[in-house]
Amino acid sequence: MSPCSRSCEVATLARMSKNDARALSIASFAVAVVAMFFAAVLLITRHDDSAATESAVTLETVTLDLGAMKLQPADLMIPAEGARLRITNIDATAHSLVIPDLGIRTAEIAPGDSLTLDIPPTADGTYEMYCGVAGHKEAGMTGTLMVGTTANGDGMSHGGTMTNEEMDAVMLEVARKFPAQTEGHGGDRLAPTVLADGTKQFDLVAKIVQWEVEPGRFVEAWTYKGVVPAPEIHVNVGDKVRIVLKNDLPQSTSLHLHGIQVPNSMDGVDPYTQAPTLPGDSFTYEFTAKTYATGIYHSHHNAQEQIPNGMFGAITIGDPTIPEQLEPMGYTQIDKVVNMVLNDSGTIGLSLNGKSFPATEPYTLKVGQVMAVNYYNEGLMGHPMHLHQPAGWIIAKDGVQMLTPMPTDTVWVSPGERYTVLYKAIEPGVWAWHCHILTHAESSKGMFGMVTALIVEQ
Ligand SMILES: [Cu+2]
Repeated sequence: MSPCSRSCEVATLARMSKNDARALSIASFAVAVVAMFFAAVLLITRHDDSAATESAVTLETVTLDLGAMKLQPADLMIPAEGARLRITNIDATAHSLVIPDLGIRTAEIAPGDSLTLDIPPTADGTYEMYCGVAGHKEAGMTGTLMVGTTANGDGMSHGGTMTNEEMDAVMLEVARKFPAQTEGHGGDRLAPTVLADGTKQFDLVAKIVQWEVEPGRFVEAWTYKGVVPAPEIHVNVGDKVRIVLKNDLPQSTSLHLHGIQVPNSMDGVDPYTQAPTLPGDSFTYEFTAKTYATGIYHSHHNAQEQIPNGMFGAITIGDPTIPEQLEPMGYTQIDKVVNMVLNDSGTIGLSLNGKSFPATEPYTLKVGQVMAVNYYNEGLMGHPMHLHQPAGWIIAKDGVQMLTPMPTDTVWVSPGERYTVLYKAIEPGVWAWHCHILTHAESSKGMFGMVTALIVEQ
């Protein structure tokens, strides 16, 4: 029942890639996912071409979407000769674009509207850009404009001018890196110290570390014990639990046990249920685990910054069980439990368990095996999580067993929600597993962000 470690998963994939047939299925996975997004990318490219022909000046056209508290793409590349920037607001509220070092500040753009502006020849370098509407920059609506050779660092041409062959090559290159090795692995179960009276004690230190979200991209992560997600705290119903939080952050903090039944004084909501835990101080949370739960522990202090930056981890009480309604369908035992924590903001950004594709972790099952997935959304947006074949069954919502399981191949997980889904492996192969908001999973430069795979072996 214990989840396979990352090293065993990677070893499994490495073993598979030595096998020609398996390598073929990995390639077909890449091709399938490329195809999945290709139509949309073509549409964008055509749109740009038509806009460019309206002008006598042959500036490359690049597109930037203003989404829900994010710039898409967050990293925009243009040549030093300048570019025509087409900005579209795809969100439901007004946004604008500011590039302070270039003196660019657009008017507010209404939902659904577009605006085109020409960026003049600009010195090579990276330039900050963000939404100018009050509060939106702080909410994560920021990005980087990369100009000139900085934009060409990988030797590839820009998204707006790539040929079809170039685009396919870039997509294949990214897909082949999966699963890419990065430093650090979050979410592993934390062994408790068992005290004389049987209490299970978990010691957490909140601290800032450099975290490798994807190969070579290190960010300042706010963590518990230096990993994202924080280690899983797992106990059984009836256990007495003690969590000792030491604060080594430059800010005060407090720890909320989301979805766990605790006394009010242990709810971690400063300044109501406790004083904020100051830098250098500690706070001890104590409770008895009363019921089965799929909870998450996270900061409840300056939370819109501390949580997206990494301060979240699963806390589970007991183990999921198979509802009797699913037994006739061959669901007899749960072979693997996977916690998948979604995030989209802060320094970590679009990620599954603190990593962005191609550094996300693949999972393996044998045909006939059943995997229980606990989805947690610790981001600021909803994410429809889609596992290609087979359809799963939602058996619990927010840690409470459903009276009747509900089938799903795409489950919308809102911020703060948890869903427990059983998936049974039917067909061998490498099956894509991703957020179905496509801008969270794919760009013209290939897959990124909230993408991983389920590898089903014969
Ligand atoms: Cu998403």
